[in-house]
Amino acid sequence: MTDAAPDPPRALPPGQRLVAELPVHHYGPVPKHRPESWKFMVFGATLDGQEHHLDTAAFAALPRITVTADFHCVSRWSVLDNVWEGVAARTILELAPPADDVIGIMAWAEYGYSANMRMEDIASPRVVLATHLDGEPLTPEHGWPLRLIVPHLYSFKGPKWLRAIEYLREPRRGFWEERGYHNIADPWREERYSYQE
Ligand SMILES: Nc1nc2c(c(=O)[nH]1)N[C@H]1C(S)=C(S)[C@@H](COP(=O)(O)O)O[C@H]1N2
Ligand SMILES: [Mo]
Repeated sequence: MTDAAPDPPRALPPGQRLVAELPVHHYGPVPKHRPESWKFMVFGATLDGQEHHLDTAAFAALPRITVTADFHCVSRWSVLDNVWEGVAARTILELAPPADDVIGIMAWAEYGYSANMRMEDIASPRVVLATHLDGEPLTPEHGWPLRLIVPHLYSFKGPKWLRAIEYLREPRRGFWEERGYHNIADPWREERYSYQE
């Protein structure tokens, strides 16, 4: 009999190293949340041509999902097995659908932080507009009251303090995508920088 071998380390995307928990990592100050005036908006090229608004109560009434996912920052750290709870992006896409010729979205946060992605990325069933992490409400630093989690892309694609989704007919780059980071940002293909495109 041999002793049981320890579990092999979990595979990380190339060039990533493991950290134990999420550091606080963002550009600019933490915004103040005002639940009375907060609303989530879907705008741009919607199917009905209208802007759609959900206030705090309307958002809280949406069906919820839980997604367990690994988190990969383009600056080379990863956290395993975060448990996110919130509203599936698909629920939002069904409530306020895009026009037929939409090619992607811009996710908008407070203070103008933004991230663009293809329709197929936001429509993935594991994408969540998260309100909770590991069973607790998000802290202000980690994005309360709402952050976008796109588990299959580097985490700069997931704005904290998410306020809106804009449907795009033409390609446009978000905050980091304009500043030298990759337009698609698949960590398993190590798509970190725009010069790789
Ligand atoms: N609004 C906003 N969201 C953001 C960022 C930011 O600068 N502003 N940084 C992104 C990046 S690069 C990372 S790695 C994660 C960090 O999330 P954390 O602070 O919860 O660890 O938030 C993402 N979402
Ligand atoms: Mo990041």
